[in-house]
Amino acid sequence: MANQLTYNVAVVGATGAVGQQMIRLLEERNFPIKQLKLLASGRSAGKTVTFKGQEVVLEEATPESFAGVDFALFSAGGSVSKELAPHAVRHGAIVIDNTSAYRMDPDVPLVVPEVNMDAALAHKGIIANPNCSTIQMVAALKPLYDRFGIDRIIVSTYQAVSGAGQSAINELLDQSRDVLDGKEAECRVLPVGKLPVHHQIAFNAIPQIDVFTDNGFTYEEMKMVNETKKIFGDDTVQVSATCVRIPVVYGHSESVYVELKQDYDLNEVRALLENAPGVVVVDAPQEQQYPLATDATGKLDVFVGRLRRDLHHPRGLHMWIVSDNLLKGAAWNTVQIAEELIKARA
Ligand code: 25A
Ligand code: L14
Repeated sequence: MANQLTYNVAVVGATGAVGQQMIRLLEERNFPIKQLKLLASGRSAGKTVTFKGQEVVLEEATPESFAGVDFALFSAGGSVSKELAPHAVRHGAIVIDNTSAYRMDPDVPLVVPEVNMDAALAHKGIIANPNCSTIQMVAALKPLYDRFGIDRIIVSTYQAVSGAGQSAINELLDQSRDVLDGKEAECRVLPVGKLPVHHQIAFNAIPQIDVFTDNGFTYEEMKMVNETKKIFGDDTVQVSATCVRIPVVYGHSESVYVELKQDYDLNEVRALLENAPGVVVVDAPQEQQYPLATDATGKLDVFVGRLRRDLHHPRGLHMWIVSDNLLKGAAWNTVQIAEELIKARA
């Protein structure tokens, strides 16, 4: 075997819902690691995680944690990234950041490898990983954008609780048990942990993800608007979103309506999607086959189905897009960017 280059990799937020998936992917994909550093808050320091049969001790993330690190994968919330990512860059690491901290920074590429890997190659130390709902949508729309152009997108999401971290997963499971046992459901985390008002998620649908902005849309909804434009490199794409939390643990589902710039043939749309990297078409309504969050869980791909023409608009197209929010929506997109950077160097 040719002697392969290996890298020092740090995971910041290693105990979180996303961080744990990063570690699993680095192991499963046999990422060329020289040394793995697992960083979290002081609370978790000293705990151990098994990686490739070896115990790795969790350390508290500090500005000096990044000496000698080649790739620093961040998923510990925006404030941690704002504080520590510049130190990682100072130590010479390439930061791939899962939070919203740097996504709209003009000096930071916002990358989905299937769409704009070229932007990643021009990084200045930090590469941002988009919001999970945006990633799966643009990955599926990319071949249609290239072939027909897109005038506008109207999307409604049905988002899993794991997007809000491990505490939100625990909240859904605890509330579900309590409601079934005839007890009162305790609401502490959703829709937004740091805000004073909380709503029941078990047996419910909450039309709020992240805080509200001044225009009546939530921040999560505005992430879908702004990030889609940045990733396509096209400010003219009109995007409107409604983001809803539902009692699903893993996998975001999206009802997406697109108005293309040119007339289209539905068979060509299907063929384009079938050939798109990272996209799997599941679309056989006569056999009741369409993408489901339960089927997407644990998979790296973006699943697309329910393809149909709008009844009124000649260039309108409807689709249903599902992916594992912790994988393509977060950990996999991050590890994939690192893999592609290594390939581009080789
Ligand atoms: O700001 P943003 O961008 O909007 O991101 C907000 C949140 O979104 C998640 C992520 O949550 C983040 O906190 N997220 C980010 N990107 C995402 C994406 N693309 C995304 N979700 C989906 N898609 P998370 O739960 O995945 O990750 C939280 C991790 O952050 C670590 N962390 C927190 N503060 C840190 C820090 N790491 C370093 N330095 C800091 N200052 C956190 O580690 C976790 O790994 P931890 O060790 O502090 O906590 C996990 C352990 O601690 C226990 N625990 C948790 N809360 C409490 C607690 N114990 C006692 N009291 C508590 N209040 C847990 O049981 C666990 O063992
Ligand atoms: O912006 O609560 O990366 O589902 C996306 C998922 C923030 C949290 C982001 C959730 C996150 C969000």
